[in-house]
Amino acid sequence: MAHFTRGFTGRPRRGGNDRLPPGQYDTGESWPTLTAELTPTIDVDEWTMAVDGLVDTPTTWDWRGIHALPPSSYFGDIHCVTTWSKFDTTFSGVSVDALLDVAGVKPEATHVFATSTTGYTTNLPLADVTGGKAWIVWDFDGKPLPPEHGGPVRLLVPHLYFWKSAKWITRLELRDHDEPGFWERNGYHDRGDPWLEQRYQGDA
Ligand SMILES: Nc1nc2c(c(=O)[nH]1)N[C@H]1C(S)=C(S)[C@@H](COP(=O)(O)O)O[C@H]1N2
Ligand SMILES: [Mo]
Repeated sequence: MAHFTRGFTGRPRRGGNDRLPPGQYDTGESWPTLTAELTPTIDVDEWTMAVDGLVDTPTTWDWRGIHALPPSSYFGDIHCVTTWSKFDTTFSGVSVDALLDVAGVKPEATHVFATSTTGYTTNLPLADVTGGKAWIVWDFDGKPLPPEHGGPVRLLVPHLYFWKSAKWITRLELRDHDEPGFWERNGYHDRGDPWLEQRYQGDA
């Protein structure tokens, strides 16, 4: 009688290890909320987002202004350091590249520092938010991003652990040095690549 052991037959299924970074599980349809602070109420008529620091033209967008930029979407997976991954998410907004094109990044800039209206911060190498790898998003699955998930607008850097995707982002500062943000000061890894399992300070 034929006997097959799960995991040794055929190609990996959706959710197989080829898709799940080490130590992660598939959270399925659910989308856990992880917030260190209270969820703020933000009126889109008062919402603004600034790109400043080491740029030629420090620029602030309002709700209408940011919607006038070329639209850009992400379709794919997200990975939280608390070990859940969520497959096949669709987020829409604009690419960070579009904002940086307007502001004009000075050659000495090497990092960005993202700040939320709540005071939450996170740091990223410039290379991790350029080249079509990061977005400023306001839609999830075609609907306005819910406040608990960062609405009206959050940063999305899906190739890194999700703590880098600052909810309620209001400012992206270009810098010539690295400085740890909120979770990075509290023991999390400086970069946070899920495929390298860079969860905590001291991980490779
Ligand atoms: N402003 C803010 N952004 C944040 C956080 C936070 O606490 N505050 N948590 C981070 C972490 S640890 C994760 S996993 C994701 C969670 O996003 P979600 O609540 O939409 O799942 O947001 C990230 N961005
Ligand atoms: Mo997280």
